[in-house]
Amino acid sequence: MTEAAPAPHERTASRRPRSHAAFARAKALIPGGVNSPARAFGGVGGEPIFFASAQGQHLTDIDGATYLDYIGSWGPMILGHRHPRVVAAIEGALATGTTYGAPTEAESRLAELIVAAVPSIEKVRMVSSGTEAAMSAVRLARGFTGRDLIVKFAGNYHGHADSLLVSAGSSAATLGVPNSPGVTAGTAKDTLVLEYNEPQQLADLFRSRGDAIAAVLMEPVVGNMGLVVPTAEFRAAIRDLTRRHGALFVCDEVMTGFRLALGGAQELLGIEPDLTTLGKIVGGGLPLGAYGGRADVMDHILPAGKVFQAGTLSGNPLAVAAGTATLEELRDHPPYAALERLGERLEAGFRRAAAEAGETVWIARVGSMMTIFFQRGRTPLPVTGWQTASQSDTGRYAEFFWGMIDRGIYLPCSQYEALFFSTCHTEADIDRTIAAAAECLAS
Ligand code: KE4
Repeated sequence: MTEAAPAPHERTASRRPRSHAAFARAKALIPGGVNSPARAFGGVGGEPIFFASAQGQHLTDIDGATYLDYIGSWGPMILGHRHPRVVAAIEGALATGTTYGAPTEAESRLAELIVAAVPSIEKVRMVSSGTEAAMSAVRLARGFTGRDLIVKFAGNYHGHADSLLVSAGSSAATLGVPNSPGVTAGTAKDTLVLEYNEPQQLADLFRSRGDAIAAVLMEPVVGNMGLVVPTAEFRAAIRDLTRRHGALFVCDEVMTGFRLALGGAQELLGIEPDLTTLGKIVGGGLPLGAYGGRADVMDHILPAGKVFQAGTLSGNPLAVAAGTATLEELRDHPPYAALERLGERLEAGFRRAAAEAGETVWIARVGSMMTIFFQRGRTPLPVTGWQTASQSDTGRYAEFFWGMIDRGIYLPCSQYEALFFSTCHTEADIDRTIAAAAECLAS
């Protein structure tokens, strides 16, 4: 009689005793044992794995096991872990201090790199996270337009500022409802939530309330419901409607910025937003976010203008050094064609493996971001927004995730996240990943 496969939590306890013990200790001190829920393995069951070190495309856990890393810290590590140019830059900055709370020329150097890479950004303000970038961009849009309403899309995540922790309401007017305790109804009512890739919904909303809308926020390629690409019609509708009604178009490139092209998704897809938010790669693995765009809008930010935004560690020398080295490396040795070739290889391999196993999947990929959506039907359902993404077979994804973990492949611990790979990943790594996927799907 074959032994039943251990449940994920048993798997962790028996196969990763140090992680199991570390998790028990952490839970006594830190809510849920983690400093961000995305790491808690809630979407795949079992216990999170604790890590000891990382190098290039590899992670090593505290039980000594090594994995091929397809999370890359949720996006920042496009150059792989501990890239020599980034490590040297951080060490160099460390030699002259960590934070002054006063301006440095290094911040202007990073700002010049961002402005040169993203044509829609004429001026930029640095902060310490993508959340801060999005929160500040929303406040700026409201301050610039004098309007209250913002529009976001289901399945798009813009960090955890109150006005962005809002889900689609049941009401026809798509009034937002809080998606977290602690977010007040008063806050949520000013956020309207529509379905991604539904231009008519947006047009209808602007027709009825366009003069009260301050901004429309979108992920220009979504990573946070799994990967979803906007149609040209949807992109054009956002740009046209915001321009016609005097609202701002805010592109959240925290995940896609410098990832899909040096100029981000907006370069790849020809999007011209009024404001852009950045994070992850722009900090080279240290805490740094940024928001920028039209100078006539950005000059409303204090002290140039009256919209308040501040931060003790904004633009700190260490994070700026890491971000600068990363962007210079991406500028000097653009990896995007090579990443596209690796992505084509991975996608084709996953398609073959799923077909051979008779698995119904929808695979979406742009460059080095990809999601394999597991589905219950017999024919693949195109995933175009949250209504279709949320029909995924998350239980099947969880099985796949743990099967890949057992084969030393660390995928995102949720069906609703994109995987990322780096310039350190090789064709051999991709082929090993495909072989592991074929084994998992066949079993
Ligand atoms: P941070 O505050 O986590 O730096 O950025 C928030 C954010 C804003 N916009 C987009 C498009 C994002 O993807 C994010 C953060 N992404 C998640 C992963 N999907 C970060 C992981 C986490 O929260 O631990």
